[in-house]
Amino acid sequence: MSEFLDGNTCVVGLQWGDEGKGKIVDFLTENAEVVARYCGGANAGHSVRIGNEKYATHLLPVGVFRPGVMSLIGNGVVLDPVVLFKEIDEMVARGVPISPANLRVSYKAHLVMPYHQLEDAAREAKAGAGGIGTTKRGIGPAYADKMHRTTAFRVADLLHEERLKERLERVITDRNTVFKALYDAPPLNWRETFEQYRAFGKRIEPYVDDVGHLLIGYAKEGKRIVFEGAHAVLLDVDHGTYPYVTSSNCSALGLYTGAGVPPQTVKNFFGIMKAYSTRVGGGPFPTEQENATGQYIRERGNEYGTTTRRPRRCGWFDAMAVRYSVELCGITHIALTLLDVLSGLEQVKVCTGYMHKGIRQDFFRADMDVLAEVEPIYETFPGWKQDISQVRRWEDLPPEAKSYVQALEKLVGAPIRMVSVGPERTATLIR
Ligand code: 2SA
Ligand code: MG
Repeated sequence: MSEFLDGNTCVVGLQWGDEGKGKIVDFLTENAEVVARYCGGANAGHSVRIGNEKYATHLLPVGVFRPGVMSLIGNGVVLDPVVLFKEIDEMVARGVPISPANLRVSYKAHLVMPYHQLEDAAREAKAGAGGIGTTKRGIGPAYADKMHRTTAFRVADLLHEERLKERLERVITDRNTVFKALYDAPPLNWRETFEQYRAFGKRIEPYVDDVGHLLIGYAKEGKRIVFEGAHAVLLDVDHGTYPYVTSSNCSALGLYTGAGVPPQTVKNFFGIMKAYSTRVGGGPFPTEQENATGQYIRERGNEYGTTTRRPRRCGWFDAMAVRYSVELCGITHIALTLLDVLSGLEQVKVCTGYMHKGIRQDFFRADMDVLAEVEPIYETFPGWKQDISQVRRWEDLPPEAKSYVQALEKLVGAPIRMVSVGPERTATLIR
């Protein structure tokens, strides 16, 4: 097990999210001292099962479930203080200790403000069926403001009351004018937001730190660090299926800027992929199964959004897409998750290529216009009937399931070192 962590490790989703990163990060942190989030915000949903207890985190790194592990929220995250403190309070009430002794937040992280959620929802409502299908957590508008600079707020701004007040008055007054014109939205009261965020400032102060500096120090001391990716490669704002993506660099490439460390800090790139595909929200999805197979996977896999409870779109494994992710991120290890969900199917299919305008494509081009028109080419594998959720050793899997895993490994081009057959910590088979 610790062989995986003979250096610092980045955990990243290789599909469209919800591959089970939470579980694998939790597994790897058994032998780690630090866990750092580097992208996304409260749109993420990471689930962990510990004994009979189920937890879902949106902003908190999964490291909080391991005593003695330091959890860090990096500058690349957009932080919604309402969600952060709600999550801290809920975890503490359930006996998970969280304090500045095990959680630090970057002073450089940007804040999600109340008007960001309003704008997210208003834009989606206006776009109707042509929208992105966002989580409406204000993620896009918060990252947009980060790039605008003069209208953005960072964690550090919470610690300067006078400046916070003066800037909130200006920014919210301007927003009210724009929102009225664009969406006929009622005005926000800047004083209320100021009071609310001033209180957040008082509460967050002991957690605020220089996360990049901390990480570089931990790396020098030889402490083992897990970088916890949120979302996945195909939702990366640059490398995913733009514009149907989230607004951060949520592939592994985002970790250097989002955590504030040099590339040499990370040795292992652990890609997580599920045994089939899902996507939530709009956008092209070549292997989608809008039929009984898709329904079978959704129900067996409980494929509903952790944050929004939206039903996820389900389909066959897309080896074209995952090979692209593997190459882009230099994946060194793979964890294959949710293999148990496919039990009981007569046949299992994998997309091994696309046809586009009569020409076979052997490379995934993350281009909306191309992906919307491709026809997947499938290879069919025999299914397995047995329930495999109680299997605890690779050797004990049915031969059909093993062949399927071996075929996927070949197709995506990186070694599958773990196979997960259930949510429990113990349902993780090592190869
Ligand atoms: P946003 O809200 O601006 O980031 O939405 C943009 C696109 O990114 C997708 N997205 C997600 N896809 C999968 N899982 C996500 N997290 C939650 C979960 C989602 C949920 O774990 O289930 O509960 O619905 C997530 N967050 C964002 C989103 O669907 C848009 O396609
Ligand atoms: Mg999720």
